[in-house]
Amino acid sequence: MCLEKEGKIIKSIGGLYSVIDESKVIYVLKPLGVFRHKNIQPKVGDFVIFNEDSIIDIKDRSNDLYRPFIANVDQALLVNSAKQPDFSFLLLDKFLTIIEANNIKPIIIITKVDLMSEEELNKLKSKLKYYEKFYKVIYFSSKTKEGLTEVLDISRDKVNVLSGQTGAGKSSLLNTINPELNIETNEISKALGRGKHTTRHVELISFGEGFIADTPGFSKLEFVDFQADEIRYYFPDFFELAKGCRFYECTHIHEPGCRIIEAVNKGEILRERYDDYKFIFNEIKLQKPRYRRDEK
Ligand SMILES: Nc1nc2c(ncn2[C@@H]2O[C@H](COP(=O)(O)OP(=O)(O)OP(=O)(O)O)[C@@H](O)[C@H]2O)c(=O)[nH]1
Ligand SMILES: [Mg+2]
Ligand SMILES: [Zn+2]
Repeated sequence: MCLEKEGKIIKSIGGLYSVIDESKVIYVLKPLGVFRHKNIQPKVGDFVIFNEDSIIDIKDRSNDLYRPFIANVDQALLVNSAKQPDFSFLLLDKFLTIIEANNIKPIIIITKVDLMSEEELNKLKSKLKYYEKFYKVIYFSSKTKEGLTEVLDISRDKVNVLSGQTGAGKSSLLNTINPELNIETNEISKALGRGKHTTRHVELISFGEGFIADTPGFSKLEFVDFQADEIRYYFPDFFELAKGCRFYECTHIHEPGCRIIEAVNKGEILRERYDDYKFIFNEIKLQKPRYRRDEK
């Protein structure tokens, strides 16, 4: 009889899965054929039962991301570069929306702060102050190591997933945390020019008692699985104020008596943030219905 063990998938390449057990021994395994028949695909982050040849069971997931393809994460380290590529509030708000929708805690990390003048950085910081009411914001540089202690403190002993645009500096951040990793990074111009990402697969790397997952970045974010009128639930700054809207189902786009629109006009909600909300709302409205979750 084969001995059954418990472990966690940390890597998947070409149908083979690396599973780590509690003594940190790594096994390379195939899943049982039954998963394919049931249309279940094991994922990095999955807790599994395995024997010497195969993954034989997958435990229920506490959360389940599609892009990156990973499950059971505690928090997302959302990496945004201050420059190269230029900082974008729209991109930040798009990522936050997707992470919130997956019920994962986002940590905002602004990388490459060494590339900004003091004046530019102060301007950015003053706008991002608004976000600090709801999220932890860390300023970081893999060149000067500014913010390293804060990144270590927040990510230690948790399962972290790095998320962010291609070239934002995710792999560089990991290399700064642990220089022995020596993960491949690339010049941003080259990465974008090739139309490829430097990091091509998702992998969980042991980090204290936890893990951190490097992931391929995105050049474009799409809301293929979303409905426009659910987006408002992923903006924590809207929650309390929305109770003051005249209509219970207010989408905060055009309704009379909308407390959110009033708050934007009074400066209680950052106008850029609200504009991004409208942008995302309209982008989803314009999506072709065949991509929508309810019609799959
Ligand atoms: N000046 C400066 N450059 C940085 C910093 N972090 C990363 N870079 C540079 O930015 C480029 C892209 O960095 P990567 O770490 O490969 O970016 P990535 O987010 O992993 O990109 P993908 O794997 O394509 O998603 C590299 O040339 C890095 O040297 C930083 O803090 N300061
Ligand atoms: Mg990378
Ligand atoms: Zn409203």
